[in-house]
Amino acid sequence: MRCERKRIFTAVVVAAPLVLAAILWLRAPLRPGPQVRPEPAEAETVDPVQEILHEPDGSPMVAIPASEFLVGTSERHPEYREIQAGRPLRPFEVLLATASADWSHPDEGPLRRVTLHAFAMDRFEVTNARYRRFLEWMERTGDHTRCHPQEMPGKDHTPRYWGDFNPLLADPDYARTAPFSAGTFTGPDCPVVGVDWFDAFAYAAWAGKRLPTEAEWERAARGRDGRRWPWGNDWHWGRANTGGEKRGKDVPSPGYEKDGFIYPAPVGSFPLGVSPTGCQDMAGNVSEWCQDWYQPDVHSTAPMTSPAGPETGEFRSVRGGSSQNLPSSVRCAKRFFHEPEFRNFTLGFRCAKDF
Ligand SMILES: [Ca+2]
Repeated sequence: MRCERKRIFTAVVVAAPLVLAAILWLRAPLRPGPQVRPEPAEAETVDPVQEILHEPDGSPMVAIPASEFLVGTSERHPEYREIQAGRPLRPFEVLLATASADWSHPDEGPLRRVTLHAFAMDRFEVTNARYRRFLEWMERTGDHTRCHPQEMPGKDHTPRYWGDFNPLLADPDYARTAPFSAGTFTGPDCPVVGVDWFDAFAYAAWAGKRLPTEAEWERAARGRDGRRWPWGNDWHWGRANTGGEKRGKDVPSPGYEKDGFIYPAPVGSFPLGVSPTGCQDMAGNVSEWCQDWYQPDVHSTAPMTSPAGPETGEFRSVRGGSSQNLPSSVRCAKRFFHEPEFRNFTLGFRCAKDF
């Protein structure tokens, strides 16, 4: 009996620390490695939203005053390379992608304070209805005088999926993802997609506006305080049309689509995702062409008074991420780029103007 008690006592002494360690491990946060919160935790100085109706295309815009703001990010995440490799995400990686999203690409540059001029920005992405008015005018007049001088002569500004839908059907990556039809990308209140940089430039010029610079886009998207997403530093499903929840069947997601949309949603469908300046859909829905040539190191090192981007380049900058991107890639500081002739159902634009 004494021997039995001794064995029990020994087992308890050995097991107790292990049990305690297991409890502590299970209670620990599911975040790997050191985490860095955005450096500036300073309060946002919210400017009252001043809306302007831009009459030529009927678009509501917001006036954004000249100000300092925080651009870029200093965050890094240890899983960045693996998650960006493009393979299907495992559930714990989806958790990291959606809950942490603490990583960035070096081209975002360090978080830093810049000064920017006053300007006005479209509250919404340009819709199919507005773009159709431009296209009808272009077809009626054939007037390309306001188009970009490097545009192909007599360019057809018809969005790719309005008249040429079959290429998308042939793409197995997307045909498998979810059903779509010729009407999926033509809804009047949905953002126009399948437009290249020259189409976006031409629309903006027709409407008496221009494309935003990257700096303007980022100021409109994140206000002044360097926040990750337009609404703040923590991710919330239901505030943006993104991907991530539809990357694989192993994702535990009731309803399969947490945000309710597989492809572009009507603009303004996520009012809780509004930016501090009053702009909608700055995170996700469609990625947005910017005015600038893309260069990975210029955005972070250029003199930061009224930043306007480099004078030449190979690619045009794109911001905001789309319905197909992970929440980490719809952060306000995230940068994309494409050849100016690239057209895709994830890519649209909004306009800016001097104010
Ligand atoms: Ca967008």
